[in-house]
Amino acid sequence: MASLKIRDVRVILTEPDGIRLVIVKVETSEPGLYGIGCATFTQRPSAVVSAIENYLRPFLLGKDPGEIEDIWQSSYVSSYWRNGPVLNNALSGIDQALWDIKGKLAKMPIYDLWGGKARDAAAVYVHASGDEHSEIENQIREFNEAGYHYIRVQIGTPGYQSYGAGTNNNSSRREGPRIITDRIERPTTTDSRGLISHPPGIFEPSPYIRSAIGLFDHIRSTIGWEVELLHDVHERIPPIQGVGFAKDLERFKLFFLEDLFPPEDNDYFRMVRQQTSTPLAMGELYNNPHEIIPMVKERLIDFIRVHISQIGGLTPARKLAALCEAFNVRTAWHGPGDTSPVGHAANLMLDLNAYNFGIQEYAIFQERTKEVFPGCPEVKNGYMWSNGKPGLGIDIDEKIAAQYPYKKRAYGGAWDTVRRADGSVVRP
Ligand code: GCO
Ligand code: MG
Repeated sequence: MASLKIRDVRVILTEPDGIRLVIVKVETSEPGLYGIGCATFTQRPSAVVSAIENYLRPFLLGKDPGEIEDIWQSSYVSSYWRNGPVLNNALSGIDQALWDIKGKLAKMPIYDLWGGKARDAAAVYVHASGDEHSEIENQIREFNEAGYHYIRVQIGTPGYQSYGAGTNNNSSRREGPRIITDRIERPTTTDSRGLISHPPGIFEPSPYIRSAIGLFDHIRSTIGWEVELLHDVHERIPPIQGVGFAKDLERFKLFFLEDLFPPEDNDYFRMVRQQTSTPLAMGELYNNPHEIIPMVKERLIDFIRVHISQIGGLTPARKLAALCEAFNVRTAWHGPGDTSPVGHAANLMLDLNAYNFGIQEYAIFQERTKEVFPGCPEVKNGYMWSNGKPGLGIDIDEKIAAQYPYKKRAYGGAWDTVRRADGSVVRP
C-alpha cells in the first residue's frame, strides 16, 4: 500500500433522538478506509464544526493517519491557546477516528492494540428518576429484572427545578424561602425561535437535600441494600452543605456521589475527604489536566468521570486512565445521551482495557440512534459488550443520519438559567 494519507476530514451532524450529535469522519487515500470519532459538544456544536473545518482539516490533509501521537500533539498546540471544550471536542473527533483507522489496518479492536481485555464486558449504570418515591422504586425493580445492578437515582424536589428528574415540579408541597424573582418567566419547552434545550427554573439547596435523603431512605427500606445506588448532585449546592450532605448519605452506602462541588471548588474535596467515606465521583466538567491531576494524585476522588471528547479524545484519556491506575482511582467515563454511540464505543475500548475500570454510564440507545450507528455496543445483563470488530467496531450510515437534521433551537441551544428564589444564578 502506497504511504497512507489523510484525504479528507468531514463533519456529520445528526439528531436522531432529540440530542445534537457531532461525528467526524477521517477518509484516507486508501479507498474505503476511513475512521469515525465523537466530537459531540451538544451545547455548542457549530463552534466545534468551525474548529474542525476551518482549522484542523487544512492542518491535517495529506498527513499520515498512523501518526496519532504527533497529530494529537501538533493539533493541540496549533491554536497556541488550548484545553477548551470547543478545541478539545474538535481534536477528539479526529483522534478517535485515527484510532479507528489504526484498528482497522491492524484488523483488531482498539483495546487489542493496547494489550487486550482486562475484563469480558463493562458493567454499566442506568438512570432512574421521577417525582415520587414509588415511581423510582418501580423503575429500579424493572431495571433489576433486566439485569442492571448499578442505578443512578434522581428525584424531583416538590415545587422546584431538579437536575435529572424531568423539568419543573409544580407541586404545592414546596418548602423553602419565598420566590421573589420573575427572571425565570421565560419559555420552558419551545417558542418562535425553536426548542428550549434546558428550561429555566428555581432551585433551593435545602429542600433538594431533604428530598434526596428521603428518597434513599425509601429505597433502602423498600428495595434493600443489594442494589448499587448512584446520585448526581450536579454541583448545585453550596460546598459546606455538600460536605454535610455527603456525611448524611454515608449510611445509605452509595456506590458513588457525583459532582458534589463544581470544578471551581475542587479544594473542598480536601475537606469532605477528611469527614466521610462516601465514594466520590468527579470530572465530567473537566477540560484541563491542571483541574484533574491534583484530584487524582491526592486521592481526593474515587472515580474519574471525564467526558472523553472534552479532553481531546482517546489519546489523552488513555494516559489519564494510566495515571488514575497508579493512584487507584477508578474510571467512570461520562456517558449520557450527549455522548454519541461512537463516543460510547470509545469509552468501551478503555473500559475493557484499563485495569482500574470502575463503572460505565449508559444512556440507553434509542431505535433511531441504533439505525444511524450500525455496530452500537450491545448492552446485556447490565454489561456493555464489544462486538470484537476492528477499530471502534461502529459505523455511521450517512444517508439515515441525514434524515435527522438538527431541530431549530432557541438561544442556539444554550441552556437557560436555573436560579435561587432570590434570582441569583445557580450552576446548572
Ligand atoms: C451525567 C451528566 C449529564 C450532563 C449532560 C450535559 O452525569 O450524565 O451530569 O446529565 O448534565 O451531559 O450536557
Ligand atoms: Mg453528571
